[in-house]
Formats: sequence, structure tokens, C-alpha cells
Amino acid sequence: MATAYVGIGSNLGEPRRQIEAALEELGALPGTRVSRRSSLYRTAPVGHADQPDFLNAVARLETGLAAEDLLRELQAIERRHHRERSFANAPRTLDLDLLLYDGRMIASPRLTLPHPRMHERAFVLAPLAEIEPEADVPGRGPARALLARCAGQQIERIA
Ligand code: PH2
Ligand code: MG
Ligand code: MG
Repeated sequence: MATAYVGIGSNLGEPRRQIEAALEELGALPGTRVSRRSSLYRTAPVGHADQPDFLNAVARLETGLAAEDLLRELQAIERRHHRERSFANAPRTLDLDLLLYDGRMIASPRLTLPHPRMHERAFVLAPLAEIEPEADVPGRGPARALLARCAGQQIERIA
């Protein structure tokens, strides 16, 4: 079994419902259970600014799936939620990002681990540090220290 962390984001449709549904679907993946989940956070968009605020959360999974198989399953869940890939950082009904997988560092054509931008995003680091206070981002350092460098990014824990 491996321990994986998945970042969940939504800012179109009904974000709260979509995130709750996604958590159910993550727990229903083959050989997988959701062992922890964070609160929901309302977060200002990073990157493309002219779009609605996001709801974000992080889930911890215990899974028998290999990292690339888990990635494929995440993309299949996104497709079921009518995710459209229009342009980089565009608004989305559901975004599922594989953040960490057993502390591994991977650079393959399909998958980069840790997620290449997670270390500079409060909307990932805050929910991650909530459920795993000692979380470490391989090659980058402790999540809490990285979060301290994200001052100025607007996030609010809502539930
Ligand atoms: N996701 C992005 C780009 N910008 N901003 C916030 N607040 N939350 C996100 O989940 C997010 C973003 C690309 O996936
Ligand atoms: Mg993303
Ligand atoms: Mg994504």
C-alpha cells in the first residue's frame, strides 16, 4: 500500500457538491480508501485572476494503485465531472492533482512528483498541513515552512 495526497479544486458549477462527490469517488477507486480529508478552503484564484474564487481541499489516500494508474483514475473522475481543458489555469468544475505519492520524486513524461507547483501554493499547502502537520515536500522542505512563504495569497478555511 502507498500513501498519496490529492489536491482537489473547483470554481464552476456547485464546487462544494463536486468536491464532496469527488471524495466519495476517490474512496471507491480499486484498492483505495480516503484515510483523511481537510476542511474546505475558499481561495483567490492563482494564475489567471479573472475567474471566480475556488474551493480547495486535500485528501490522503491509502492505495494499492501505482502512481501512474492513480493519475489515470483521477483524470477519469475529472472527465466524469465534465472537466474541459480550454486553457491553462482556466475555471474548472473539478481539478484533481496528484501532489505526493509515498514521498517519491518522479519525472516521467506523464507524471511529475511532487506536483511541480505545490510548494508555492497556499491553497495546497494549508489543507495539506492541516491533515499532515509534519508533511514534507521532497526536494522543497516542510509544508508548514513553505506555507509561511505564501503570505499574501488569500485563503479562508470555511468548514
Ligand atoms: N488551480 C489552478 C490555478 N489556480 N487557484 C486556486 N485558488 N485554486 C486552484 O485550485 C487553482 C488556482 C490550476 O489547477
Ligand atoms: Mg491544479
Ligand atoms: Mg490538474
